[in-house]
Amino acid sequence: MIFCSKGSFTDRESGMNTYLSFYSRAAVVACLFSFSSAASAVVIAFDMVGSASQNLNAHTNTWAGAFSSASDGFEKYRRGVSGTIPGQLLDDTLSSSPADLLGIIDENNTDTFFGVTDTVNSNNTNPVSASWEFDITGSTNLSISIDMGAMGDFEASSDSFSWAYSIDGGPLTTLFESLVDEAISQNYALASGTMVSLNDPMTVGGVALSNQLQSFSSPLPGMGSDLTLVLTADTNGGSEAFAFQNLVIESSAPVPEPSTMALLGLGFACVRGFFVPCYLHPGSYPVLSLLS
Ligand SMILES: [Ca+2]
Ligand SMILES: [Ca+2]
Ligand SMILES: [Ca+2]
Ligand SMILES: [Ca+2]
Repeated sequence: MIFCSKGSFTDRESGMNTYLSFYSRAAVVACLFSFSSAASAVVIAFDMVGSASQNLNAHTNTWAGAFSSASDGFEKYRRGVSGTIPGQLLDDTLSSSPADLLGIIDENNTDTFFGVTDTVNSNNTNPVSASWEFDITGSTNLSISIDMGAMGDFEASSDSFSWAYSIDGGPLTTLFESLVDEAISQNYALASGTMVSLNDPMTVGGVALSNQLQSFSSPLPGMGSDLTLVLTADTNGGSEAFAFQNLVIESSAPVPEPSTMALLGLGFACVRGFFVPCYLHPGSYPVLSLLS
C-alpha cells in the first residue's frame, strides 16, 4: 500500500488552507488508489481446513454411515476420530502397516477429509452426492480451491466425480470434473517411500491425480448470499479411492470494513476536490491523520 502521510496536508497549517495543493490532491488520489489496489484475495469461507470450517451454514450428506461394509464410504473422516475409515483411503505405511500399498491420507494427516470409495455396493448402485452451503453475502469475484487426491486403477466407464456450485438456488454449474485416462499410468509414492505404479489414473483438467493431495482452483462466477457446492461421485472398486481436503472460497474484492469505507468515502470527497478544488473541511483533517 502506498504510504499516505499526514504531511501532505501541511498547507492547511501554513495558511493555504482554503484549497488543497497539487501535492495534497495527488497524495489523496494516490491514497484512494492504494485502497482500491489493496483488494487482494481474502479467504471468506472454508471447510476441512485444519479440521475447521468458516461461514459454513450446512453440510448435508445422507450417505454418511449408509453403507453396511466398513470398506465402502462417502463421507468426512478423520484419523483418530472416525470409528472406521476404509483402508484404501489411508496410507498407513509410516507405522501401522508398512506393507500397505494403497492410500491417500497418510499418518501425519490427522485432519478431517472427505473420502470416497466403492460407492457402488450392496446398498447403492447410483451416483451419490453431498453438499456444502456457505454464506458468501457481500463477496464478489469468488474463486474456489480444493485439494484432491486419488489412487487406484480406475475405469472411464465406472469411476467419476464432479464438483458443481450454485448461488441462491440457481442452476448447478460444474467446477471440476474427473476423467479417467486409460492411456497412461501413474506413479504413486507412499509415505514410507514405497512406489506403486497403476494404470488408468483419475485426471482433472488434464492433470493426473495421485495419492499426494494437489490443489485445484476455479473461478466461481456470480454473487449472492448462499453458495451451494455439490460433490457427486460414482465409483465401483474396493481398490479405488478419492479424497478431498482444504475446501476454500476466496474473494478478490472483499467488502471494505466500515473503517475502510469511511476512508474510501473521504477519498472520494477529496477526489472531487481534485477536479473541483474545494474547501478542505476542517473536520476531515483528524480522519485523514489516521492514514499516517
Ligand atoms: Ca491403505
Ligand atoms: Ca482400469
Ligand atoms: Ca472402477
Ligand atoms: Ca466394497
